[in-house]
Amino acid sequence: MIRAIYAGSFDPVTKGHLDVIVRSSRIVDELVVGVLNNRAKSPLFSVEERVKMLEEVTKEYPNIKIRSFTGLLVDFAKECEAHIIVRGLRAITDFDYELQMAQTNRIMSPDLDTLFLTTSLEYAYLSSTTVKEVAAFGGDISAFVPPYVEEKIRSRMHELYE
Ligand code: COD
Repeated sequence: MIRAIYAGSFDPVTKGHLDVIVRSSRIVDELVVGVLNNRAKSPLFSVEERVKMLEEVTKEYPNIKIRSFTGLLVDFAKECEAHIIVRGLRAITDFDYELQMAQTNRIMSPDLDTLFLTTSLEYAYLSSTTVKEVAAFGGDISAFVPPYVEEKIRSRMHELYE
């Protein structure tokens, strides 16, 4: 059984994330999507909300599991018995950070490899931060996030700003 981890903040999950999730789920037997519960940050959505959104948008794929985690990614990978970390690469600007992370993780856990998928062109510009900014100013985010997530963002923005 080949199991991989795809980890991130997913605050919120975008169509760019979903594209990497679905494509990598076709390469491995099981993909565990790990939602980082980072208490130092103040996210727009709680970790439970982010997990729920990911469960909704991946529910048609039986080999995708959603879990939250705290602490180091290498420890989470060990706990899940996964030997592959999947990461998405958007542009050259992602590369330095991703390389540093992959190498650091490999030193901490030598049997853990990082697999990079290049983003699909239509999502190359997309980030959770951009989506939140557009939504905060009332812009149309339907091209960036699945309809279920769009609805959650709209109602959160409504609670915050109206
Ligand atoms: N198209 C394709 N891929 C995308 C897109 C897009 N439009 N947007 C984002 N991605 C990719 C990112 O490149 C990344 O691979 C993944 O999706 C998740 O992105 P984010 O932004 O939600 O999450 P990150 O990059 O902030 O997540 C970082 C981790 C949670 C993986 C990292 O902080 C971590 O491992 N933390 C645990 C502590 C740890 O182990 N630290 C040491 C690391 S060296």
